Amino acid sequence: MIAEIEKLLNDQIKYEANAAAQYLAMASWADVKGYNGVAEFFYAQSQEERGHMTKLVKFVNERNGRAVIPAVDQPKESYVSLLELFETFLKSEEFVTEKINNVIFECLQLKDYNVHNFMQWYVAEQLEEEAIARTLLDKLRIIGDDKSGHYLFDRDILKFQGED
Ligand code: OFO
Repeated sequence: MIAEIEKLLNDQIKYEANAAAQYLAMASWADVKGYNGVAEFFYAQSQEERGHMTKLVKFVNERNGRAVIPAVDQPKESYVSLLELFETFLKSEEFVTEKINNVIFECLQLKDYNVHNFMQWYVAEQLEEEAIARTLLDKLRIIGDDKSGHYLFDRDILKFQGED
């Protein structure tokens, strides 16, 4: 595996690990606040991100690279509102998308079509996750401060769960 690409994939492993930790912290915040649907949503998102990380770890190791298991950054622990929670979710997904696009760009520069091909799965996944995050944020903006709106949002959110 090309050294520069191995480094980028190891960086990506860290971003996925950070997202997993961030979403677990978000799930825990929602759980404590009594938003059980939102908590389940983020527990599942956290599991998904862990899956994305593991998929990269296995890929790097299978291609004669060496995956480095990173220390994760301390996630943000508290939020003033559901709106802030979901703004953080969208920002996190946009950040990961930008990093994946960068890996793809470097694969093309270095003519690593194998990794380029592998990363297409992540491109599709990011598209889906960003779309879900934007849809949920739009709904929260419509709801505003309406408490019964928050109740219904929490009750219905699992309908928007992604698949991987
Ligand atoms: Fe790893 O899929 Fe989003 O971030």
